[in-house]
Amino acid sequence: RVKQGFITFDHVSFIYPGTTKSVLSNVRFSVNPGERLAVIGSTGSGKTSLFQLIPRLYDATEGEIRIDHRPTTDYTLDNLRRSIGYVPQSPLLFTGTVAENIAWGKEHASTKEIIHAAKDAQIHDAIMELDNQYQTKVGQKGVNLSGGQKQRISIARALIRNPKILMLDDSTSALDLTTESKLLHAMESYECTTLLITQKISTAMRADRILLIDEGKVLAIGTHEELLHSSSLYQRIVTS
Ligand code: M5T
Ligand code: MG
Repeated sequence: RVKQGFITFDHVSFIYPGTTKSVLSNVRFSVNPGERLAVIGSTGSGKTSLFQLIPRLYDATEGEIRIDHRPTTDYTLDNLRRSIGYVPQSPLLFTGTVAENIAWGKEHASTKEIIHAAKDAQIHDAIMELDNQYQTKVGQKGVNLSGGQKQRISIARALIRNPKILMLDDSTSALDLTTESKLLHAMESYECTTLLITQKISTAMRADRILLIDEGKVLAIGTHEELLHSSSLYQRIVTS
């Protein structure tokens, strides 16, 4: 079977509806099937906005985004979103059990699949320490989970669907380096194209390539070594 998850941004510009500020300008790049791309850039540079266009939470104002050579607007929203595992910057859990929160969006998830995804997301051990383990209620009426625990439940929710494209928006920011490292390693067994926004250069360096955006524009894309040579901003970020 041919690997899937080829993503193309073709001269994409974006302005949020009802505003005038250009958040993304003429963005173009491609991500290969199965590739892991880190997205870096200062706060407000447009990283989250770029992510939101892929599952069509918003539509590009100009240009086109293609997945496997088909414009995202050609897919039904249902099919498009089914193929994408998107972990937002501020993950939302609903009132329900931990197991229900992980299984959300996947029909007929078995206990085995839920535990498998939780283990890969490095959250299984913490769940086992809760009073009712996978049956513990979370959300408004349940236990309070830490930001990092919520992030990992949200990652498990994305992994269980075995998506073609996995998108993590700063999802490892609250994790210690060892846990993050285990998570990134576990993710390698999923044959998906991975886009990961990160503030940490050490995390970005583990990706196949790095996309550097600044004020809504692609400044550079390439390997760590390539960017060290081609981008003065990247040099500054690395040495700061
Ligand atoms: C880029 C504006 C934001 C900023 C620009 C998500 C969102 C952003 N914006 C909106 O007007 N509405 C929205 O719903 O867009 O913001 P971003 O894409 O969130 O930037 P980032 O992800 O690179 O920043 P950060 O802080 O997460 O690293 O002008 O006001
Ligand atoms: Mg963001």
